[in-house]
Amino acid sequence: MTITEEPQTGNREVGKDRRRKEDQRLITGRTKWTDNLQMTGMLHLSMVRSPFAHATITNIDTSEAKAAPGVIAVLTGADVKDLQGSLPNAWPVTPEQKAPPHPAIAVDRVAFSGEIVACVIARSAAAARDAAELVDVDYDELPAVIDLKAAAADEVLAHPELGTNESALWIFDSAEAGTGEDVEAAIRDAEVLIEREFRQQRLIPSFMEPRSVVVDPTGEQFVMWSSTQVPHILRLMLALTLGVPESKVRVIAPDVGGGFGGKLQVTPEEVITFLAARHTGKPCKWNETRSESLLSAHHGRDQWQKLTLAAKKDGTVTGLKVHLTANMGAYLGLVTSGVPVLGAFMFNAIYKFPSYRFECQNVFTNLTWTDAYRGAGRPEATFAIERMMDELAIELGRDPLEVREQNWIKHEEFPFTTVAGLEYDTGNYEAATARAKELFGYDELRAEQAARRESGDRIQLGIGVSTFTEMCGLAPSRVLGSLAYGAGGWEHASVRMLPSGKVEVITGSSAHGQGHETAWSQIVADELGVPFEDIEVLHGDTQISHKGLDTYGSRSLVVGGQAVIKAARKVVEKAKPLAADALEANVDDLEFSGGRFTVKGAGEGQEGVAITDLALRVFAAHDLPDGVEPGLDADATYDPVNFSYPHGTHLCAMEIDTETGESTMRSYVCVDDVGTVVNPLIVDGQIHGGLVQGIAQALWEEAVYDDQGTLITGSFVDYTLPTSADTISFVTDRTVTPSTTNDLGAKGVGEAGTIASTPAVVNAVLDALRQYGVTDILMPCTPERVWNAIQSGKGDQ
Ligand code: MCN
Repeated sequence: MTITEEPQTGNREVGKDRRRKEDQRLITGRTKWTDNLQMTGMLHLSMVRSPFAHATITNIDTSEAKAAPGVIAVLTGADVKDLQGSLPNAWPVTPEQKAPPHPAIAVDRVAFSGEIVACVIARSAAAARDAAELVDVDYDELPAVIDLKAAAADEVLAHPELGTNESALWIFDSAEAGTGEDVEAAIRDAEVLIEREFRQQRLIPSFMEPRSVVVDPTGEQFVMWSSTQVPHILRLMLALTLGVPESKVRVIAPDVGGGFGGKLQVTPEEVITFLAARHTGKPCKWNETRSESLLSAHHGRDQWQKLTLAAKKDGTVTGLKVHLTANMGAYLGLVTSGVPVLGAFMFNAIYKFPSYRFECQNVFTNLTWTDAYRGAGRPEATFAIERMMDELAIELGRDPLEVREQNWIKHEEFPFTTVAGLEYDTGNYEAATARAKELFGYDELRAEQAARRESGDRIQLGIGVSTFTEMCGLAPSRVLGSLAYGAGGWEHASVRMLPSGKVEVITGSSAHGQGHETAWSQIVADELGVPFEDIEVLHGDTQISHKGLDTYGSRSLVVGGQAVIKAARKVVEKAKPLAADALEANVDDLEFSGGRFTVKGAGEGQEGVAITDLALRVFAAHDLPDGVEPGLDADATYDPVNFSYPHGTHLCAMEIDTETGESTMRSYVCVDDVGTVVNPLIVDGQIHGGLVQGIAQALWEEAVYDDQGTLITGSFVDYTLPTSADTISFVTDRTVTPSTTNDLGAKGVGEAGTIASTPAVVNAVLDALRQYGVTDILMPCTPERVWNAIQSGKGDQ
């Protein structure tokens, strides 16, 4: 349920509740998912995966599999040896970062359960799967390191050749950086000291469409279709990995059924499918099963977080010290090592802490590799600091919102440079919080909570608070490049007015569920004054969109959308000499509005000339004024100078059955500020989906391994993915403080709900349990954990 009546937009498209253009084909399935592709002579792949977390491969016998019906070939690590170690490692976060070689197919050692040891290529998917069972692999098990803390202590090594499990140690210290004071002094002088350790459990980004790859080697180029978030990055990495010129590789991300960061990757399976196609000369397809996806697509979160917060008795926070131990799993993917490091900028959140130190220890284990999962680095930080602010409020016997307000940046203090060195451009935490409190009925619920406590009701009420901001709109290149060597963050767009007056927009942002075709059409409709329906948005094909940096980090609108605006404005500029010629006026005397050029001061009622009418003339080109080139089209790139900083206040009420430990959500209110909204319907959808994922971390989801490193939650029977039936109707509203980094004034929204909601829920659960002496609880807060916590009178840590 959304409260805000969006302001009337008049003729403007931006701000309109447009239904998504792409939904008709997505919802009816009338689209080409990668797995729908069929080609003559197409071969199918099935991967043989290690059942062991750490083992030496002593022998692989493929003879029986090779002789099986329909089998064309079986590839092992030995067959693709020249590629060993060349699967892209993460952009390093320190120059000294340690990383093992990441073979597409393991050669003589496997480092996690699920690692590929062989690939069967056959005429049908069934034949490939059957033959994969016949590949006989002998392993000698090696000691495996499964527990993150044991790994940090180097008790057993995940990759013995590295001599340590530590991949990188990344430190930020405000005193050293000159952005603040010395945190050790703040801790020494603290009147109140809060020390806590939190666990971010391992999560699995469970996109709707499993990963799927097709490679066709039969033409002039290798054409890869992949269910990926990053077609441009994938093409570059394939070219670098396989030594093929980029011009010979075309990557197409057709409609992609979700990613949530889980498809921000270059996977061994993509490399192997490419190799199989090159080896056989035939189109090859690999399509994963859901179990394979849960086991071997990269996982998310998985950290231990140690925090020390120093404060005065009056509630003013004077410093924060953070030590993270982050689980890389067995290998580094594209941004594995960068994800926890992003937290460096977010633990101070919306607050004005004068001193801050952040240490991040990236550690290898023999588990599936981790990488981005919706929010990536920011949900972890937000959870920890929002838990700490609650602990401070409890310690001082004060209301949690009041303590937050005392410490947060006031709206008149923006722009504000934080202790972590970021410049927050705009925000109004007071306004969002006031609106959230009002919609939630904060005071009434507190009164009900007190009454239930008083009466000893079996159902106790907990109220949880989470105020948050995030750095998103990933760009600027200069900042990203200084964090992870080699990374960048611009975006590209082309806008072409076709001779018929219809418009083609080509964008480097590659949507996988975010509705860019609709939002970009709205933007261009306003810029060029053409009908929304006349605009077509093309993306996700490196042959069409030849430049781009793809979709993640809630960057597409604020970076890619701004590139679209820039390109559209160039088109208008390009049309000006033609309009001046047609209107017999000077270029400088022209105005452009609602798709028409008119002459300034020529009075009301002049017809002017429509830009769409100029499109055919500029195409035909026989009577162009001097210096005007044929075609009304333009390219633009955009690389902003700053991140965008959405924020919000989320309030959650949880009812806890104290006899069963069952937690039921009673109400959830969030007031988010994502700056100017292009499409309120899309924004609501993004917030709703994000909330469910964040709530799921708090209550349901966890990837669980046994002591041997075998994934126990290997199917949706055990990995509790929520459905809409598990959630309530959320109350959402918005405040608007426009961003300064783009002409729209927009801030990113794609991760906001996930980042804010987890601490709101856990704070609510704990708020109900504190009366029993419970001070902490592990996520997910399952009925068993809640019940045990009540029984033991303390958390189960
Ligand atoms: N939008 C808007 N007004 C704003 C901000 C955004 O109308 N002020 C619209 C945009 O035009 C876009 C959508 O909201 O259509 C999301 O925009 P943005 O915040 O720029 O995020 P991205 O498009 O870059 O998407 C990435 C983000 C991330 S990082 C994850 S993870 C995520 C998410 O988007 N994964 C998703 N949302 C998802 N939604 C779906 N359906 N599936 C996923 O896998």
